Amino acid sequence: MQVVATHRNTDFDALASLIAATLIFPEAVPVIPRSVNPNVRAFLSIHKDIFKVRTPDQIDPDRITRLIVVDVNQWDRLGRFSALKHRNEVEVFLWDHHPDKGDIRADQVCHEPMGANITLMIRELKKRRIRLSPIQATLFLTGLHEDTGNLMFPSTRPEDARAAAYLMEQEADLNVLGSLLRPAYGEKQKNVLHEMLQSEKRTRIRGYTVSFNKVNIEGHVGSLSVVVHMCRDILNVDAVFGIFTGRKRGKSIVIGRSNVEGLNIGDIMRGLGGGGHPGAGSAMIEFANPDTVEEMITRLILGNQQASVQVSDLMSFPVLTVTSDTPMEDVRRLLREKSYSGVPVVTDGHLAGVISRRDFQKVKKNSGWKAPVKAFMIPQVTTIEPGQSPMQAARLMAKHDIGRLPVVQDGELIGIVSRADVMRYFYDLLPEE
Ligand SMILES: [Mn+2]
Repeated sequence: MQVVATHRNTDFDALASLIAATLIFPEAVPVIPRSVNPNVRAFLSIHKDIFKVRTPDQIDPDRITRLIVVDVNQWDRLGRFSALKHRNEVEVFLWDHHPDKGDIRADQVCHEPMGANITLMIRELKKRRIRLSPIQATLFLTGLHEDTGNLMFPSTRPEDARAAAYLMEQEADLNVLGSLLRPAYGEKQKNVLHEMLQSEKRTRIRGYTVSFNKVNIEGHVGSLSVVVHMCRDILNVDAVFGIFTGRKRGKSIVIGRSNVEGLNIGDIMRGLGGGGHPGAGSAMIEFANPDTVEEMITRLILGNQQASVQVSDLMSFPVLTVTSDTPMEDVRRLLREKSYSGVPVVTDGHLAGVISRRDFQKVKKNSGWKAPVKAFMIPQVTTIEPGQSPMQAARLMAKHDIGRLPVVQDGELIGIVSRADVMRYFYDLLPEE
């Protein structure tokens, strides 16, 4: 007997891969674990007759001769089938797209980093010229979009996009796909979101805008992570922490979402005994005082400083400056010599303003060139702190339409960061082909 198996908390990419495997190996029986994501569960209940998946208890493990594993490479995530680990006579085939190396040693392996696992399976389906029904194409495209964040996660590969195009040619239904991927969001979630917005406390930590939202919840409310995610989108802050108490006596659940690479939610949640990714995570903690939880998170963020690239890593220093008494003619000569478009103005080591070529138009009379720069400089300067992130620098530049930001620490000018520095940083981050 051939069996296709996948990971617990089965998502659409896993289900799509499971079904695709049965097209490649028509003899194989698709088996889903007991724990399945809620939207996948809803999908399966409607499509019961079309996709005949079985549960592990319907399978006699002793009869399995070949195990086809999809969308996972670790035995302990396979649920009941992890017991086959030591059955050497069972042939194992593996299809996985996770970049890490797992512990499943297979007889046939297709293991390649890819945005979605279904992309690897589609490669094989195309090679074998297997036609897809619109329903199959829709399920596969749903899995592909879920795992690639609509082709926008950085893990997405060109082949994912080509596979998506192929599935659209096979008449995948985008309306159905949209409804399948819509998060579970009802009246209860709406109330929690409302309370989160009302109880919001916003602070700045290490230059990031962080929002703490403490809500007391009576009874069970599902999909809290969806609510926290929406909350972050609405508040448009760098990170949101939902601190939910009263769910269980003496316990708090903390859910975090971050939009900036400098605030690694996974690291913070691990500090609280939980876990997650850089952008999303959660933790369950023993005591229920939400203020203490906030304090702990704040301390973890402060202790997390060195983890990421900061403005201080990109800035240039020492900075060419002029003092506020420098005559305009000297400033003009300096900018021409260096071919700079502007320069910070400093008084007693403190940033006093900035002078740019475009301010030269304000010099009407020839005698104006003898006047000190402080008469023509722009005294309000947008600055950035060394601990802020490249993304924050980029946002400030876009917001104020400026090409460089003085880097200021405790009122003192310590460097300057330009648009080119920031762009170089972002583009260097892109993977090389
Ligand atoms: Mn996957």
